[in-house]
Amino acid sequence: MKTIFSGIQPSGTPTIGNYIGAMKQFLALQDQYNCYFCIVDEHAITVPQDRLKLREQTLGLAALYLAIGLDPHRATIFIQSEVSAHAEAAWIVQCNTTIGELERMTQFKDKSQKNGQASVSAALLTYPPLMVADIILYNTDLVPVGEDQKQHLELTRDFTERFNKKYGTENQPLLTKPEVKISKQGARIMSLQDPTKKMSKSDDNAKGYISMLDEPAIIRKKMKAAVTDSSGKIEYDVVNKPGISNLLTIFSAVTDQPISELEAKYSNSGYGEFKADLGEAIVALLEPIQANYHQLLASNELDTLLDQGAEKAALVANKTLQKMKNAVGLGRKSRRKKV
Ligand code: ATP
Ligand code: LTN
Repeated sequence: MKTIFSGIQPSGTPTIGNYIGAMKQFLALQDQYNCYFCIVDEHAITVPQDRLKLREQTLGLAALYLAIGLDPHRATIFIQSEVSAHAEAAWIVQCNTTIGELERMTQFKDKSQKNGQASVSAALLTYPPLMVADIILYNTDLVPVGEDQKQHLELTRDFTERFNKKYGTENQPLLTKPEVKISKQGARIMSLQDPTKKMSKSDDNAKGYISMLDEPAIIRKKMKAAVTDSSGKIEYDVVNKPGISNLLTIFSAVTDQPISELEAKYSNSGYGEFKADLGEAIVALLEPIQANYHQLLASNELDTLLDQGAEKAALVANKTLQKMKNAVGLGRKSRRKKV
């Protein structure tokens, strides 16, 4: 069985963008792969976080992973900071990555601009090596993510190639070179208020996103207020009608109906009716997830599952970390059984 790794930051409550771009793929893939789904809290602290809120969001994200239907007996679900190999491997990755490579990352450019250059943490720049570490520790073959992570995956692939060339042998590569998996549709859900901007859970304007925990009344309200255009026609045209095209993409992903079918169905309808139906479709998707979520948080099942997840993950991660340490010459030669 091939291996999948992916992570989401507990930097807020996931949006339907996170669901469509990432989580929905996780669900579809969990039967065919050996999966690791991580709550990447070490990534979240690259920008300022309130400590109590971060803890709450970390547990909340774990509950959401389970609430959407990820099965902890098939997939390993765990919190990044509870497996120390991630931070350790990230250091080795940083030592084999250039500043130039990191300064080219568009997410760094965007976030450092948003937060003001002077107050940006050094970790915002060195964050991709931590992501590389996350991925390589599990000998990952495939990484399901949204479009915005493509560049980080390229960096990961370049890194594995460079590391293997430098420290491995041709017939025994040390690290697995992963492939990126981006869904054909829905890989970049846009803000409901500004369809030229990615929907993001840390957007200051809550009207721009639908959070997976928004109440039905809020979902209906946000949908009603979503930006469209003045033509009044429901057709998919990203260049000229980014607002309605984004809503069509969301509708299609949420109901599993092709966009062409939706265009035909609503060819004689106005935006009001379309947006109301889309609001209901999102409510229908999220209501059962929210019920599961609240039930999970009220039980103590979550803690046990996360303990087990971290333990399982550490077994694999520590083996790869040891290989990396041996490769670069850190510590004494491992006296453990050869890995
Ligand atoms: P933040 O706003 O804190 O930067 P984010 O909302 O961008 O967070 P991440 O935790 O960085 O979310 O991303 C988790 C996963 O969701 C990644 O695979 C990412 O590519 C995907 N994703 C994030 N936003 C979108 C979006 N608007 N459309 C599709 N996929 C998305
Ligand atoms: N950097 C990603 C989150 C992330 C991730 C990962 C995704 C951290 N580690 C490993 C896939 C695999 C983001 O900001 N969305």
